[in-house]
Amino acid sequence: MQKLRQTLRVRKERAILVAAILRARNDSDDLAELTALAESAGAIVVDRFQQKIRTISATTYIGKGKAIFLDKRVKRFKADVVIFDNDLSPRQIRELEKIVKVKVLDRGELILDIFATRAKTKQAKLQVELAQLEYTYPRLTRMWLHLDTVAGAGGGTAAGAVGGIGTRGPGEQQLEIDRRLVNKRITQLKRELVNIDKRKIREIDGRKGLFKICIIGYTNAGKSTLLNALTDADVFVEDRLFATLDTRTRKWTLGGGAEVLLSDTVGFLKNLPHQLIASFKATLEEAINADLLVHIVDVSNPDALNQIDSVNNVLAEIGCGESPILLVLNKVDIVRKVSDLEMVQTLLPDAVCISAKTGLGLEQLTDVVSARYKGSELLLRVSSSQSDGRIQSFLRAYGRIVKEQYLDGSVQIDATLGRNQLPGLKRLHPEDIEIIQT
Ligand SMILES: Nc1nc2c(ncn2[C@@H]2O[C@H](COP(=O)(O)OP(=O)(O)OP(=O)(O)O)[C@@H](O)[C@H]2O)c(=O)[nH]1
Ligand SMILES: [Mg+2]
Repeated sequence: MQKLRQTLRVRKERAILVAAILRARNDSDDLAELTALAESAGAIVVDRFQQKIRTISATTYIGKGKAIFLDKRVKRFKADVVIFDNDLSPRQIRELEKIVKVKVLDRGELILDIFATRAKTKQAKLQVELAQLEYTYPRLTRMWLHLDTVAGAGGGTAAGAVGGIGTRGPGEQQLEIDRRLVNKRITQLKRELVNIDKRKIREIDGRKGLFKICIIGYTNAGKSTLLNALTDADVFVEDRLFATLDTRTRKWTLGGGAEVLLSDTVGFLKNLPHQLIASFKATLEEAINADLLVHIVDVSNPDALNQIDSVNNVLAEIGCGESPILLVLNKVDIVRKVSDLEMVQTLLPDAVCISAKTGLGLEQLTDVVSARYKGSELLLRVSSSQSDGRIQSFLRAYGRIVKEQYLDGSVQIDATLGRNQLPGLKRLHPEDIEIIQT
């Protein structure tokens, strides 16, 4: 019955979802997210419930009595797997599996399983494998002892015998490989990822001088939809969690000749396994190096405010806590209660409201980004030789010409220009630049 933890996958498996909530805390997590995650991994959710607990049991998390109750539900719904919204220790998993006699997974393992199925590029695959080895492997090895005891369990359904969520990366042989081999593989993966990382940094360095914007946000917020709407990118969009695992970068023309780079990247989630964030550092390099982060929020989700907090936590963890951010409230077209949207807007008055799907508000978003890109407006007096038309063209493209005066061979122009455009103007070597007003 080594299969129990050998295959932590849940694809097509009958799953029971449990969220254990400490009675003292009034946590209103309604299992919606765990359901979406389980379904994204391919599980069939047959039952779900919240379990209030007074304290966390070191052995079974929810306590023995409640574990026995859970076992009854497992039998009644013919479940193959129980998935907890909480982080369980290897010991808690072991003890729970002894009682319910089917596979027990925690939230981190479920997320890793989804990542494993989504990884397409070499880099994403390596990153997921590393995270899985580091997160799941210690749990698997410690399973050795009790696996025999629960032999025969889960055999009631076909899916149980085939396997399901959790080890889609490192694979079935995992239990057989020696720990030393695993450590060797971890070292090798880290080395390969460092090399990819170096290449990424070189790639990003190569784009120096261009203004870089990265769209970040909770998974399913609409990041890829926005990238597609603003550029002619053809990025995969789907109503499932973690549709994107890689970073894609496209040119975005803001108007007035201004071109910036816009990137879409992997979605964030609350309580992401730490190992996963660590191994996705290279993918998140675009975000780390961006001049502006566009934080997109699915404002139609009742949990939007908490999701904003979770994203901010991940940003702090990857070292972007202080980066310039523009908050964008997406999916305004499907907000159920106008009063909810108004409440969020009152709390976040600087946020721009859009619908990436219908195109609503995209012009305003472009204007706001444009303003950020240009920097605060300056009024300048620039002198140049009349024969050099480049300065006039530049000011016409990036600013606004207010007055032009021709004096023997020379032209004096009064114009407005964004502060960030000043270096570009200086590169054209005008005879003189005077800032009249800031
Ligand atoms: N109604 C509505 N749906 C939207 C809007 N923006 C995105 N969606 C839908 O939301 C779902 C997720 O969109 P994606 O663009 O894939 O989201 P993402 O943030 O890239 O998601 P991940 O890559 O999975 O993290 C898709 O079904 C989109 O069609 C919007 O403004 N309005
Ligand atoms: Mg996406």
